[in-house]
Amino acid sequence: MIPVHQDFPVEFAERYRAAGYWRGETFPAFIRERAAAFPDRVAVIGGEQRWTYGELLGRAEAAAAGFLALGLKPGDRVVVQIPNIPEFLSAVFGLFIARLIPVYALPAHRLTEIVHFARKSDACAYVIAAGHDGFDYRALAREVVAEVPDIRHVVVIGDAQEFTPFASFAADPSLEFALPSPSEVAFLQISGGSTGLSKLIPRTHDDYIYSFRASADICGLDETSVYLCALPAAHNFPMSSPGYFGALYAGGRVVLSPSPSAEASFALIEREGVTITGLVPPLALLWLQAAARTKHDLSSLQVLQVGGAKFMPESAKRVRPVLGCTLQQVFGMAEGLVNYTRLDDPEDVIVETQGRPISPDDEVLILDDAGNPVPEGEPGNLLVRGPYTIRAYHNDPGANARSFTADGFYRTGDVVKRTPEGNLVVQGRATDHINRAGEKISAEEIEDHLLAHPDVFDAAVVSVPDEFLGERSCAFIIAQGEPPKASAIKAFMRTRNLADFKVPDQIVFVSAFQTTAVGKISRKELRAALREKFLEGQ
Ligand code: J2J
Repeated sequence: MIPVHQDFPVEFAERYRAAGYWRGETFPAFIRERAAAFPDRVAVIGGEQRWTYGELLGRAEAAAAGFLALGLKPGDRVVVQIPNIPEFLSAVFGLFIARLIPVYALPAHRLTEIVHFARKSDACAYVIAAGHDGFDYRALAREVVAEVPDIRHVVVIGDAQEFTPFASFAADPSLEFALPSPSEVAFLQISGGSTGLSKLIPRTHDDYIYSFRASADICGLDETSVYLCALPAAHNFPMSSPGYFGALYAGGRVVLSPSPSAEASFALIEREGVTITGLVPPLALLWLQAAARTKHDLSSLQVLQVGGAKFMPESAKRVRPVLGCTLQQVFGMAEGLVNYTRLDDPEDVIVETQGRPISPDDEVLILDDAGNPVPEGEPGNLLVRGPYTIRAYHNDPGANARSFTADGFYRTGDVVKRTPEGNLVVQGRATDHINRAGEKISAEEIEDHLLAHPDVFDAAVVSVPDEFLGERSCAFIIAQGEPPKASAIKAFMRTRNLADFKVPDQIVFVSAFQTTAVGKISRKELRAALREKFLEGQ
């Protein structure tokens, strides 16, 4: 089994420790400390359940004992695919306590993605909820196990059928859990997958806890804070910016919403006195629309965070007047760097920029394509190195060679400019992915699937502006012979066992792709030309 590392060079690690960013904290130690400090305070609310910090720890320790009793060994990887229910937290804290490494999958992921995560991480177990949103994850688990026999255990929250019930995990007082080292990898997060399949992002206890501790500070969290997790809990934004981990770190309360819809969330905001939540821009627009006619009292909400994709200033302006709370723009990435507008920034900074980094030691470079710094204020490629940004993906030498410089900077693929006050404004990106309502879709990955269709001769997938989604995916296809119906291509894509958000939103048949005089252009140029052509035609 390939071991999981995230190796910061010694001199950097020493600097980050000396600066007090890395404090030697670990997930198990942190949750035990909170449970000891305020055992009876409510920590997690979801569905009909309300767990105190004491209960959360008790359940996590039972989960840890259960995982170890299955024969899993510290360092083993476990794919976790759980919707927004309290057991998400007891399962992942249980894995941390047992020194097992969660690999976070989104509820929308299907066989293709889960098999990829399982193989890439060498996982030996898979934890799911029986069902969610009308989908049966046990049926998916059967297919996963058939394809990846190394998955020896499937653990199910709810009716487990032939698998292991999560509810059967019981505490074992004789077990002594060894604490992980703070520099050990705590989990594998998944990348937005800007080229090809998603990559796995190894985050250590030290670096990740620093990122949400400092985020909790920037976002003003304390023990009176109530964080609503409306986005999928497996996503890095609600997890850590400052997210539910930040809220628990601050001794606050976490409310899990099964859906990010305004209806479901507004009811929870009123009932639980939610003070802060985070959304992607299309959801923020829906909330703004719904807020005008809601009967729910939203006055407890102090901060609405918006991130994951660009929030347009015209929409950003409406947050304070309509919702009566402060907007915080968040420009982050699962690989590390997170920028925030600060709560006390002037309104124009909050509306027009994506904020500035968490850490004084986030080294941000804005470079032209030749690798030279652009003049201050000009747009350029964003590169970053710092105390919570990874130095390498897990088990992916090809991606590492492309995505990191020799001196350890991560090439974000984003094009940004910096204002004189030091705030970043996202201008676009250098890579060909589609940012569909915050879900990143790799053009290459989708093209590969389209090419598997017998009637497709060639395909190029591009992002086009969409009023509601921000961007939608458009596949340009050269048919092999008579073009099939667009609906047939979509139906075919649905048989590819992919997350539904990857099915192209729009399909355009063309007779040929434009080529240059020499007859050859890169996929990147081709996609750019097609995007232009599409926009001209609008
Ligand atoms: C424009 N583009 C943005 C923004 C992310 C906090 C918030 C978001 C993420 C996230 C995250 C953007 N404006 N405000 O992990 O902790 C695009 C950029 C970026 C990519 C990362 C967090 N906020 N983006 O979205 O790993 O292109 O993380 O590089 O999913 O989303 O995507 P992801």
